[in-house]
Amino acid sequence: MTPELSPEVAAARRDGRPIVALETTIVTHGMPFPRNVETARAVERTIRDAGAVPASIAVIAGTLHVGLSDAQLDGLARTEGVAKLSRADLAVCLATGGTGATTVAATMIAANLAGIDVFATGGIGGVHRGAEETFDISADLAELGQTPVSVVAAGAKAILDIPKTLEVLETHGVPVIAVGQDSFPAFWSRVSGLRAPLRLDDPAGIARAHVMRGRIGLSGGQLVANPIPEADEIPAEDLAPVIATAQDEARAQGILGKDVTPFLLQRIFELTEGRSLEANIALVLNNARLAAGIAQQISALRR
Ligand code: PSU
Ligand code: MN
Repeated sequence: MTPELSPEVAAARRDGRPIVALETTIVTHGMPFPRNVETARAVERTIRDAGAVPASIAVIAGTLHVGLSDAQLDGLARTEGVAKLSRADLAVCLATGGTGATTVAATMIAANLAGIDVFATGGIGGVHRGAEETFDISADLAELGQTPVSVVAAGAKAILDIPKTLEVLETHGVPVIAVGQDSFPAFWSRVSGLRAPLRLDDPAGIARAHVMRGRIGLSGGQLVANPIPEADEIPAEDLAPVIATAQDEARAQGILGKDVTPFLLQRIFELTEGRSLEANIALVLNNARLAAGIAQQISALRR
């Protein structure tokens, strides 16, 4: 199945120009309106300014779109109750003519169908705290193990169990590459206290590693863990009590399944009075810039 490419994305594909895929669950479930659509536009602008073409991905009325018009993006951002589509949900949504935003896992699947190598986001899903009881492990991790897209993220949020997340990524054979430092970054904070398994310091090296995986026949992508800029980070100790409160509430209210991550993100936003959102926006823009650089290097290698 070929997705519906926007005219801009189709032209870039034809000319072999660099493209960066973008998810939409961050828009519909990760940030409040109108900051969600403002951020999505700013991310697209950042990618264009860095010399690549943005490709926001979503399912609209049963069609898998790669590259959204401004009106489509705005529609998703304004609508309450848009479905959140991971690997498990994608085909049902398409087959029933539904509309939904794509998570990291579903965005990787769509990007791969469209021949796009690089994808920028904020944070990936991972192993939730208490997973030994709940078994709540995001499908994003297994996707990184099987779909050949490099995902630029600011590491994993402290709402997750970061040591377990790194273990599961290792099990799935996912290269976890910290950019420019040894520590695995923790989303709002530059360091997690855990060493990343791998380190690369520039887009060219990350691009060569991506292309090499394909050459040696490895399925799966890379997790490129890009630390939040220093000026925008929130110290881990400021967030720890907020995260604990949000998690206690989720447990007390019996929040389960795909509702867990959006619930925690929303409560942390409220409890930090928006400070978490400002950091989130800054790191997404930072990831978009790096992803554009990696996409450029990959398209140069493929010429
Ligand atoms: N983490 C964030 N912001 C997000 C998400 C995760 O900091 O918006 C979204 C992404 O779309 C990710 C999804 O793929 O949540 C993971 O959801 P789950 O844990 O239900 O797999
Ligand atoms: Mn989950």
